[in-house]
Amino acid sequence: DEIGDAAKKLGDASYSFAKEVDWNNGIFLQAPGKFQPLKALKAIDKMIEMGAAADPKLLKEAAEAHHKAIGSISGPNGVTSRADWDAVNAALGRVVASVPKAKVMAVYDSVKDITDPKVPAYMKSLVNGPDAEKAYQAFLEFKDVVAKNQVTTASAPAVVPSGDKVGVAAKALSDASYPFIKDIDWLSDIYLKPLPGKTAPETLKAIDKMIVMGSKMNGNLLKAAAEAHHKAIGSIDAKGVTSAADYEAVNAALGRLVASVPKSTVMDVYNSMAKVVDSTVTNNMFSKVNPLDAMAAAKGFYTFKDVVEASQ
Ligand code: DGD
Ligand code: CLA
Ligand code: PID
Ligand code: PID
Ligand code: PID
Ligand code: PID
Ligand code: PID
Repeated sequence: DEIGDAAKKLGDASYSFAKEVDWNNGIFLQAPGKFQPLKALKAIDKMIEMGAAADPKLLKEAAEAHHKAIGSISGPNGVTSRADWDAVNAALGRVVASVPKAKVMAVYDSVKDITDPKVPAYMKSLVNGPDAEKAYQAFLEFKDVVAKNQVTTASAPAVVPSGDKVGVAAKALSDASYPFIKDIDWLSDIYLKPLPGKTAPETLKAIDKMIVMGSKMNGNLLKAAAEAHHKAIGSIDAKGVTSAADYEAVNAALGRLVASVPKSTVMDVYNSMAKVVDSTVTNNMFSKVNPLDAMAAAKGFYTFKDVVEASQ
């Protein structure tokens, strides 16, 4: 297709730049300017809306392309192969073309809003400047091809199940865990801190398992889960906590999503995460909340998972 061909040209002009970026740099975990959690949440919300509007099949293919690209990483900078670089660009170009332009621009504008204007020049200073300029020029040509192939209306909204066993169990889970949710400091910057003692390549292994799980999920249920998060963001209070009803809808949506993939795929995520998250992290989280609330939530979760497993 046209976007695939354009991605080859983009690769010709941008792969030298890709090789110069230090993809393992811890700087990418930092907020790109002043830490403003509520504004950042707004930007994430725009990404969620864009994801919910995208063609699920193209999202799945983009996840598969990222998984493949992680498999061909080489060298200290963590760069993927030229072929996989092109494949990821093509897949993302197709995702962008599957949503109306306004959804893409809403992401751009909201991210701009939390980004210090000095950031682009600083990022450029870390690589060979002319290579960055060449890559940007090629991106501008690529985007014209994407725009030419872009839809003008979003894909249909998800069909949300109701009265199912997971939905019923989500009510019990949510009742048991909402007090715990209210104890958590959602506006803290601690969630941006690197995992103690873990390198980027180690953490990437766990991310890869999540990508694989995402690529196997039911596309309609993934879209429904994204829509539930968007709605939940719309009802947060000043401390970032969503309403009880929207919290329940998120749990129901995520339970159904987990049930749509094989158990081993879920356990691969858990086991790889357990390798990078040690008990200092979980104990620290626990120390900041009411212990009884956390234990009640945990009990609710371990009961809920049996219902999910039964419909898996
Ligand atoms: C936890 C898990 C939450 C940890 C929170 C930190 C996660 C950080 C993730 C960092 C993400 C980095 C990438 C993000 C993206 C970056 C973008 C650039 O507190 C365990 C051990 C292993 C814990 C770590 C693994 C958690 C993995 C969860 C998958 C999440 C994936 C999502 C990641 C983020 C991305 C989201 C999109 O399981 O867990 C606490 C448990 O720790 C405590 O141990 C458990 C035992 O495993 C269990 O066997 C049992 O003993 C239990 O239960 C205690 O404790 C007992 C009873 O048996 C129960 O019935 C009940 O009564 C209970 O007690 C009541 O207390
Ligand atoms: Mg979510 C999970 C935040 C958008 C899909 N997400 C998580 C949690 C964290 C979070 C609270 C990971 C850390 C953790 O396990 O803590 N997400 C979060 C924010 C946003 C967001 C702030 C922003 C909008 N997510 C989002 C979107 C999607 C997802 C758009 C796609 C639709 N997210 C998604 C999945 C999963 C998460 C599939 C998880 O599996 C993971 C998670 O919650 O794993 C348990 C602990 C969790 C909490 C504090 C909240 C849940 C409370 C449960 C139900 C009860 C508590 C149990 C116990 C005390 C602790 C967990 C024990 C553990 C062994 C499971
Ligand atoms: C400017 C000035 C003009 C010239 C110009 C110009 C530039 C405009 C630009 C630009 C626009 C622009 C847009 C970009 C957008 C990037 C969007 C990224 C979206 C990320 C998402 C992430 C996610 C997910 C995902 C799916 C999940 C939800 C999420 C589901 C259902 C200024 C040059 C025209 C770069 C969507 C993918 C996993 C949140 O206009 O004179 O330069 O760049 O998890 O959804 O699972
Ligand atoms: C524009 C203007 C509107 C019209 C419009 C428009 C277009 C927007 C577009 C577009 C946005 C867009 C985004 C694209 C992004 C491509 C990103 C590619 C990333 C590839 C990576 C590969 C890799 C890896 C990997 C992980 C490794 C690092 C690597 C570590 C730690 C402008 C059309 C709406 C195409 C990251 C995955 C293995 C490098 O908005 O008027 O057209 O395209 O190896 O990580 O090692
Ligand atoms: C233990 C001991 C026994 C008792 C026990 C026990 C506990 C086991 C546990 C547990 C397992 C477990 C699993 C959990 C899994 C969480 C998985 C989260 C996945 C997140 C994903 C994120 C993403 C996306 C997304 C879609 C995108 C891709 C991504 C596309 C196409 C120890 C109790 C049985 C918690 C997939 C969603 C946006 C990456 O066994 O005695 O306690 O928890 O962006 O894909 O867009
Ligand atoms: C298990 C064992 C296997 C069988 C199995 C199994 C099950 C795994 C499961 C499962 C995993 C799982 C995960 C669930 C996670 C739910 C997470 C809910 C999060 C809700 C949030 C709501 C909110 C917001 C929001 C953003 C705001 C904060 C809030 C800010 C900054 C165990 C079946 C495979 C259900 C985060 C979105 C508005 C609070 O593996 O043997 O069954 O379920 O307002 O952010 O303000
Ligand atoms: C213990 C012992 C067992 C019993 C047990 C137990 C307790 C475990 C616990 C606990 C685990 C736990 C985990 C918690 C996790 C919370 C995760 C929150 C994530 C929030 C995010 C927010 C954000 C943003 C956002 C984007 C911004 C950055 C942020 C930028 C660029 C010990 C009870 C099981 C509480 C990600 C979205 C706005 C950070 O296990 O016997 O008690 O709690 O602002 O992006 O700015």
